[in-house]
Amino acid sequence: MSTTDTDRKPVTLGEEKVQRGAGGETHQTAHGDVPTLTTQQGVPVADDQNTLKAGARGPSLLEDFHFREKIFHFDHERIPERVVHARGYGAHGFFELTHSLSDITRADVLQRVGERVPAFVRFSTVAGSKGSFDLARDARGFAVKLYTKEGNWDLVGNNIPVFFIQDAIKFPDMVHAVKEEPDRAFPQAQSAHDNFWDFISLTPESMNMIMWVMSDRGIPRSFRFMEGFAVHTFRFVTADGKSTFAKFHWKPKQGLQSVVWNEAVKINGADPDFHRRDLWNAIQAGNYPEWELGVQLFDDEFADTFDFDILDATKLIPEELVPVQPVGRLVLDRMVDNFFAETEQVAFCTQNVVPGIDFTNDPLLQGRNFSYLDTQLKRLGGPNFTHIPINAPKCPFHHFQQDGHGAMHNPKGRVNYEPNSWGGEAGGPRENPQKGFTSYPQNVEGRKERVRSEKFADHYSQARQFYKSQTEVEQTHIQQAITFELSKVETPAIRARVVSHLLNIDTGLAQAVADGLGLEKLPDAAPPASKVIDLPESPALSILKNGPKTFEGRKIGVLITNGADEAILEALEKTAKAEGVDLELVAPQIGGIKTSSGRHVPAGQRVPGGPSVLYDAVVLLLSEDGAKQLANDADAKDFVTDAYAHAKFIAHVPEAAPLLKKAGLTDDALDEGVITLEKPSSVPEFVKTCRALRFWQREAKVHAV
Ligand code: HDD
Repeated sequence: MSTTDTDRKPVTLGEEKVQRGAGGETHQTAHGDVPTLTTQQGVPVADDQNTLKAGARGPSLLEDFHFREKIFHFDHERIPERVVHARGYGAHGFFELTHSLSDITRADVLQRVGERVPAFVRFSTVAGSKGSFDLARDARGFAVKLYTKEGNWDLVGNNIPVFFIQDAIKFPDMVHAVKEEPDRAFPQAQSAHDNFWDFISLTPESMNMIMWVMSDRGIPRSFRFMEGFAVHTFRFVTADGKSTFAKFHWKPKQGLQSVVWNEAVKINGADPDFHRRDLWNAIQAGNYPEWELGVQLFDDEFADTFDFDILDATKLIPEELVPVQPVGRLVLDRMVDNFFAETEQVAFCTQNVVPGIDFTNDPLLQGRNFSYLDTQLKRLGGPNFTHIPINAPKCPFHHFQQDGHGAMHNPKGRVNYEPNSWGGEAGGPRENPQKGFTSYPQNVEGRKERVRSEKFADHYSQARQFYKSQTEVEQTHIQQAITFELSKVETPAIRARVVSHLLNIDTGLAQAVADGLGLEKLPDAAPPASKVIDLPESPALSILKNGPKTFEGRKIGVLITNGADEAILEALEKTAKAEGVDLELVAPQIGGIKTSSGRHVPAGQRVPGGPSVLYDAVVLLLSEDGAKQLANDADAKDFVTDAYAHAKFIAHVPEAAPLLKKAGLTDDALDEGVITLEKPSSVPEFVKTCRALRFWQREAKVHAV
């Protein structure tokens, strides 16, 4: 049967005119303001549902240029994913200067208080592929592009201020080791395997970074609740050539927060997009996340007296030694229009600095300056990736570079070289010694040799300082994380070799991991290349010592059933709004429930799809009948037991007793983190209690192993 005009009667769906094809499929047709579909060449398309055929059941014709163009383009949609940091999520915003650094640097963006420049930020995991899950234990990328009036300045950092290796030549080995093993292509997005720990156990310089990734920093609650660091020491340079060393910090206004490991594992199943969804929801709701840019400034004299080399990216400078001075604020207030065009095609390069900012001889940074430009060529298909809008500067730019794949703005007119004698405008742009970028004229001399500075040799002291600076809860998490990871390592010798390094960091840590692994005896400590020193504790290194004073920006999950107490729900809605907290109802049906007063409230999740791992605190707002029903539901029971095991605050109405009982929350299990909501007036107190984020005292009780 052929498709005729009479088969395609327009029908109305809302405002849009749609047609039905022969197969019953609906499709829109252009009318009024709706644009006509065209090919890439701009030819209007009449039928986008059927290929051109010789008869309704005949062969498709090669002549169908619309079909061929469409499939050709589709076949080429994918570009190589980033070799690291493949999975990421970006947003637009602005950077506003709050403290001028005009006496320290000539960088235009750091001169005038109150001035804003556009910014784009991409957060990422490191090891997993583009389609992997968000809650991997991993460092997080924190890459910032500032579109300044004197060019793009990229700060390509992580949420951890130190790195695994000291020299860029080891980067491919480190990345090969952490990614999936090459013969079996697993495990995905996980460091818990032999190759990674084999490499680490043979690379003691990684120990400081290992403490950080095995701490709760490796499993942040959200991009919004993590710090960012540019890691390396950079230079600020003034117009008259004075240089000051600088380390860059991004501090979240929302406070720091992480999840616990068992929660991370479950979030990955319940919502693999947990972090990107969180950022999307926050920005769409107008809760714009904000970070303060801070700098640690120091001079050569400090650099010479500091215990470590300021060129060593495996070391940090404690904030207690060199305070972080506020400089400005970064606010993310707009999601991309298109993920591929912007987030996927954005190209960060550590070499993108502006006049007034310069590099140091950090061998990791020097190597990165080659790697990023090089990788964009492969990833984005040619040298013109700066012509893609997300990568283009937003200030005027003029140069004589031309042609190549995808060239969008070649030089205009006759001149494409300089020097030239055409003069005036016709001669095109000229170099400008006053305004232009000049490198800091550091004296450099030395023998050409493959060596590492003696001052890079201490691999354990800062790892020990990090561990000692954590609260007991956080130290336990590090012990558990390393034990977990090494328990996935199949080769006993690798496990023991890692413990031999831990002995140089903290004997208690080494013993706890050895016990967790069931090592028969402790190995000898790995011989350190340099004496391990006891550094003072640095409270700034702990998340829990720097927790937020507010519950703002967090999410409460309310397990709710028909007949739920209307007054308590109203109090929850009101208090959550006042505190800036998101409330999500989890009900037996997605259609929602009717409260005790008969009000219909839609649900955000159905019980099996809304486990408590998705929330920062939970409320059980059940009617008597509802509690009886949910007491027989495994998902509802898990909702409660998980919230309890993850040390969350749990509020419940007295009617919820049957579910609490089934979840094992009776008598001695009940603690101050399990709160009874007798009446609506108890709700504000509960939400205030949640500002502590977790009831950590419970943790020790729920981990027998
Ligand atoms: Fe890197 C991407 C951060 C060391 C080579 N890196 C990349 C991204 C971040 C970082 C956040 C993602 C950028 C984006 O969102 O597009 N990398 C770091 C930090 C490092 C570091 C904080 C140490 C302090 N990286 C490092 C070294 C090398 C690279 C030593 C190579 C010598 N990194 C790359 C890369 C990537 C990359 C292969 C992959 C995709 C890209 O650059 O654009 O060139």
